[in-house]
This record gives sequence, structure tokens and C-alpha cells, in this order.
Amino acid sequence: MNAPQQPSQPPDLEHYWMPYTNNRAFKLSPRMIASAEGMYYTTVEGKKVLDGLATLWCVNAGHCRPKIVEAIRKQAGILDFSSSFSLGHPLPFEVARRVAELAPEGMEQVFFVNSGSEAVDTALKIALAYHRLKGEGTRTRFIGRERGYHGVNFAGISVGGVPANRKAYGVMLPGVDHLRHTHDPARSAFSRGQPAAGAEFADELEQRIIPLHDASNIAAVIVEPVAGAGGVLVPPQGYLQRLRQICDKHGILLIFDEVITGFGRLGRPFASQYFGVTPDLITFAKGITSGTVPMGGVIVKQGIYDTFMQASGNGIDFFHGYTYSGHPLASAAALGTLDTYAEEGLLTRAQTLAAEFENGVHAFKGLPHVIDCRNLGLIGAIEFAPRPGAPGARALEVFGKSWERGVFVRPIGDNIAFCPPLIAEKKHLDEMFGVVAEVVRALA
Ligand code: PXG
Ligand code: PLP
Repeated sequence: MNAPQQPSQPPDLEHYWMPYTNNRAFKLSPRMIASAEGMYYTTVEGKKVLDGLATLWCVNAGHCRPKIVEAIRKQAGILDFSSSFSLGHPLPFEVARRVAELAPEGMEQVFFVNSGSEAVDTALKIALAYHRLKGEGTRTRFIGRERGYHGVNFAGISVGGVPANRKAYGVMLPGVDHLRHTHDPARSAFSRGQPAAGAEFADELEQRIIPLHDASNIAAVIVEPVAGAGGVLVPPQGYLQRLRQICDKHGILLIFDEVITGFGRLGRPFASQYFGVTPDLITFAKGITSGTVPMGGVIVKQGIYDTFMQASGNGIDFFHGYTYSGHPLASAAALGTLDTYAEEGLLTRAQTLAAEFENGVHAFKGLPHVIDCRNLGLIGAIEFAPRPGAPGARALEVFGKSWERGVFVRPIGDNIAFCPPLIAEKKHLDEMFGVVAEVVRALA
């Protein structure tokens, strides 16, 4: 790898308004990464830090993997950009073919975007337009879920259920209702894998929401198969199956937001396959390029695509798309990533590490203030009792002290989330859990 390019002066931090960041605190005490390789970052001070969150749930292949780096480098000198609006270039067609090959059976069509937030907007628009094309234009409502995270665009925060992401933004998209979340510590704390209790949380759709709004007004239900940014909530056994049955019975589309769970997180290409539940649309992003170049997309059942094709006559079939949909550099990165996944068996690797990972997460049971441990595949979280008067403070402290000791994990409210790159080995899991446990043992 090349040496990281460092400015000779410390950078002026004034002008970059950083996303989802306490900007004032960061600028007083910056945590700055210079480079990364495999499982580790190197900070500008030269310290190595283990990446315990695949950065932001996305670097599934690990950092600076040679095939991906080379694919991006090479493509930049061949075709820098060509749009996909009525022009084509070969790469996104090939990425779409490869994604459809990995997707659940019958999900054959892929629409490209540049992020998970755009994927969610796109999926919801496909759902609306699809019903309208079928003569069911009254189906305009969406059902999300409490504690769901679907990105930050207006549609995503509307169906999303993270209060802080919603409260400043007024009415958002109208016509949205939410299922309750599935977190149920009274019955299910410290469940290994899927909680045994709670499939009936899905019945709220049929018992409260459909009677209230009428199925003829509901376009789609959108959920993450495993909720990630809302705190790593694993679905109860049978819950997703029941959602699928209710949606089928009432002609409602089911959207799985697989922005985090896609590309191997649970040991299958998609969580849909892990759970054996096929939705109508899957949103993906992050893992498609292992985080290297922004890309996302929506995988669509063939019948939905066919409806658009049949209805459009000689005109454009879907009035939607982003300037950078199917960008050549992103497409090249995706092909390099998919090759890396295939060559190293990374999309099923979580299966072999899951038991080890589960033991690591559940080893926190009994440590100070730990009130829950949750896991599935290679995603997990531990939860602390809130410090009186200072909710979230314990997780923030654990995050900060773990970082100082060379391990990066993510605080979410009173939870610490674990989501290592899929190339992790046992020694990396030991290092990650070991350092965090040391910090937790000293927690007041
Ligand atoms: N859906 C899901 C399920 C996600 O996890 C998005 C959509 C949006 O993707 P983009 O690419 O627009 O960010 C995500 C992204 C966190 C955190 O706080 C999680 C995400 C993004 C940023 C922060 O853990 N997930
Ligand atoms: N705003 C303006 C003025 C534009 O011209 C465009 C795209 O052409 C957009 C926003 C949307 O940008 P993007 O296609 O990158 O989402």
C-alpha cells in the first residue's frame, strides 16, 4: 500500500460541518484516521485501532483490499463517468447480474442509487407507483417500526423510528404509521440469537394498523430484518414470517431494509435468506462496495418490474434516478468487492464465526451494569442500565475508553454495538471483546 498522504500542517478544522457529530467536542479533541488496512485503522498519531464496527456497518471485506483498490484505480483511468439516463456502460449491468444472482429467488431486478437513504426513498416510490399502475392508487400509506433506522432523507425519517432523527423536522411524509419495536427485555434479555418470545408483535399489523387505516390504503411495510442503528434488535422467532403472511393476505408490499444485513452479515448473502422470508423489495448499500465508493440499490421482484414495463407503453417506465446511479467507479468497486467476497467465501463466513462471536457477546453477562446481550451472525450489542440522570453516558464512556485502548465500537444510546468486518479471525474477536470487557469491568 502507498504511504498515507499527510498534509504538512495540521488541518484547519473550522469549515467542515461534520455529519452526526458533536462538532465542537470533535474540533477540541479530534479523532483522526490516517489510513487503514484489513481489520485496523492507523490514526494520524500512528496508533493502530481495531475496527469493531466495519467502520459504519459497511467495510465487510476489511480495509484497502487489493482487488477492490485495483478495480477502482483502473476504472478511474478508463471511464470516469457516464450517466445511466438513457445511456449505458457495461459495469452496472454486470453488477446487477451479480447482485440478482446472490438475491433470493424471484428477485431479479436491481435499481442503483448512491446510499441507503436513497435506496429507501427509491423503494417507497417503487411501491407507490406499482400500486398505482395496478389500479390501486389508494395504497399510499407506509408502515414503519419504532426504533427502525432507514436513513436520513424525508421518507426514511418518516418511516424510521429513532426519535432524535425526527423531532426537528415537522410532519415529514404524511400517512405513515409505525409498528411497535420488538425489544422485550422483560421476556427476552440475554437471548442467544433470536428471542423465543415475541412473534405476536407482528399481529399488531393485522389487529390495530390494518383495521385503523384499511389495507386498501396501505402501500408497504418497511422493516430492517435485524434493526441496526436503533440498537441491534434481533427479531423474535417467527416474527418476520408472520409479517410476510399478513402482508400477503392484504396485498401490502413488504420491504426489507438490508443496508446493514446485506452482503454476509448473518452468514448468507442477505438476511432474507437467513430467515427464509422473501420480501418484495430489498434495499441495500454499504456492503455492496465494502464502503469504498458510495453505492446502494433496490432489488425488486420480477413481477413488480414487469408491471412497470407493461404499463409504460413507449415512454420512460419509472420517473426516478440519481445523476450518479450506476456510477462507473462505484460499479467497479462493487465488482472488486463481489470478487473478494466470492474468492474468500466472506458471504458465508459469519456462519463459522457466529458461535465464537455469540460467546464473546454473552461473556459480558454479569459485568457491571450490563442488562442485556444480543447477537445474530456477526452483529451484536450489549446494553447498560442508564446512569441515573445521564442516559447514554455509560456507552459513551465505554466507546471513548475502548478507543484509547485501540478498539473502535459504536455507542447507541445505552448500547455498545459490535459489527466487525467479515474477515475477522478469532484473535480479532478476542481483542475486541477483551478490551471492551476490561473497560466495562471498571465502569462506574
Ligand atoms: N437503512 C439502514 C437499515 C441503515 O442502517 C440506512 C438505511 C441509510 O444509509 P446511508 O447510506 O444513507 O447512511 C442505514 C445506514 C448509526 C448509523 O448511527 C447507521 C447508519 C448510517 C449512519 C449511522 O449506527 N446506517
Ligand atoms: N438539484 C439540482 C439543481 C440538480 O440539477 C440535480 C440533478 O441534476 C439535483 C439537485 C439532484 O442531484 P442528484 O441527481 O445527484 O441526486
